[in-house]
Amino acid sequence: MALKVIELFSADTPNGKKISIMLEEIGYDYQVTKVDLDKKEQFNSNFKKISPFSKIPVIVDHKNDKTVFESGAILIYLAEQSGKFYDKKNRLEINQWLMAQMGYVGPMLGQHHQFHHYNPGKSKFGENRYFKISERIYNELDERLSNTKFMAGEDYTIADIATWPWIARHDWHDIGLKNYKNLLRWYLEISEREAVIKGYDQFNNGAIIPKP
Ligand SMILES: N[C@@H](CCC(=O)N[C@@H](CS)C(=O)NCC(=O)O)C(=O)O
Repeated sequence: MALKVIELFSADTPNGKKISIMLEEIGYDYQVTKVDLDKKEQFNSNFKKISPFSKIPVIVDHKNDKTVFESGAILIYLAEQSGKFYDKKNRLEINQWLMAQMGYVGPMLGQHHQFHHYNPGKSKFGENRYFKISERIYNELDERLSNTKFMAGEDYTIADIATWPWIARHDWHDIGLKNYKNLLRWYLEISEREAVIKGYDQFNNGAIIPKP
């Protein structure tokens, strides 16, 4: 089988879904290669060559002979290539919300998943700490979205594509997305995009976006 233009190395996680959603949004020809994290495939020496921290996602762009790791860098790369969702005039704003997702929203919600969803009862301190931080993030995003339609302003951008898959794990968070009117409005609007529905199901196994 001929290789598709873009090969995405991914797993069933929010960081992986950011990229399948972006690839759907820009209409690129791509294929997904699963890296089984439970089987520790991320540590295979061949994968380490393209992912120095042994993490998904990574893309290989066969047309331009490039590999890119780190989901934020991949989103920027694809946005620059396609000329979509990263308007030059609004780049300062987009960069701020994208970096906030990369450095704060994702890592903190990720810790909340570890303590609250995967390992409840192991550390009361960890559970409380990341529950409170996650609640704070919901409040902060809700406040932002009370002033703007999307994360970086009036247009849907890579800052939304980076953030949305994390909120799509709301059913693990137990914070109550329904109580955050603006975040809920944003979540539902993006959930209806055809590319998001397709990209969410990156392994074509019938994955459905969780309803609030
Ligand atoms: N900052 C990285 C984080 C990537 C990341 O944490 N990937 C996780 C899955 S969501 C992973 O590959 N974990 C496997 C490991 O760390 O061994 C990005 O956004 O690409």
